[in-house]
Amino acid sequence: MSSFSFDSWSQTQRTKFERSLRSVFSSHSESCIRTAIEYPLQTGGKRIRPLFVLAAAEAFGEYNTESALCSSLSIELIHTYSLVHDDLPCMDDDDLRRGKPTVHKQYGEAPALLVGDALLTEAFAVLSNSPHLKQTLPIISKAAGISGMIGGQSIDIGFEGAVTTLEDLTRLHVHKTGALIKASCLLGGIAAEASIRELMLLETYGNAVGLAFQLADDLLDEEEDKEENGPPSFVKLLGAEETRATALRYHAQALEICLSLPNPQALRALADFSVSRTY
Ligand code: GRG
Repeated sequence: MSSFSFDSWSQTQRTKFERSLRSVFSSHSESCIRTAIEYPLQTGGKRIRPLFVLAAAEAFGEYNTESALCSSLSIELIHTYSLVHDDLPCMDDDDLRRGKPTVHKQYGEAPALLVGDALLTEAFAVLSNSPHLKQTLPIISKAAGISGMIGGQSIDIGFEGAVTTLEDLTRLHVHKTGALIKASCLLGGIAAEASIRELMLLETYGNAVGLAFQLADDLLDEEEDKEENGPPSFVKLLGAEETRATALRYHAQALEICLSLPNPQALRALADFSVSRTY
């Protein structure tokens, strides 16, 4: 029987990660923009993407910790930028994020735009220190760009046409949410110098768990999304019961992949967390 504790593993990883994240902007001199940039980094996200990087790296035993750190910092900076820009009045126009005022509510719209830009730019500066830069750079660029998160957001704002079918909605979330989660898993594999076959397993795991994570998110946001002009959601399209069943099918796919990896306990626990989470 395995004695793996997800709570203790994730707590340890998060504590180390927070320390590194705090140091990213510490070399910049004090300024209003530095304070505003640090604000969304310090309002308590789950850090699920860095945890995916580390779990995927650990799935192979030994890994290059510098590579995993650069990748996990870079991906969290990109995730944070996407939240800051997503909250802006021209996008979702949200006042609160993680129970606290959004960046534009706290500092104004123009500074919030710059905060997002700075986070995205810094993500690539941090990544430039990766010992695996040649492999990680294209993965992160693709996941954040038009074949990934930006493409998904473009569908989400209706720029690519109305989202009416399950196929449309799945495509939206494969790009908007799934791309960064899948990339996180691949980056962990790169840190462990996984083979092409192993990276393909991580890609399949990442795709499945990314969708499971989003389906769970839609279930958590069921009430909020109900409004007539609320965002398209799986719950609206499928109903809560079928949404839950679909999340569990993706979860099962992710667990199946874990059977082919040498040390998958953290990846397995993250798949479980993705569907059972309450926040
Ligand atoms: C505006 C460039 C741009 C992109 C926006 C990813 C995205 C595209 C917007 C974020 C808003 C959102 C609800 C995305 C769906 C993915 C998702 C569930 C994000 C929240 O991620 P968590 O739960 O957030 O990991 P925390 O707060 O834990 O960091």
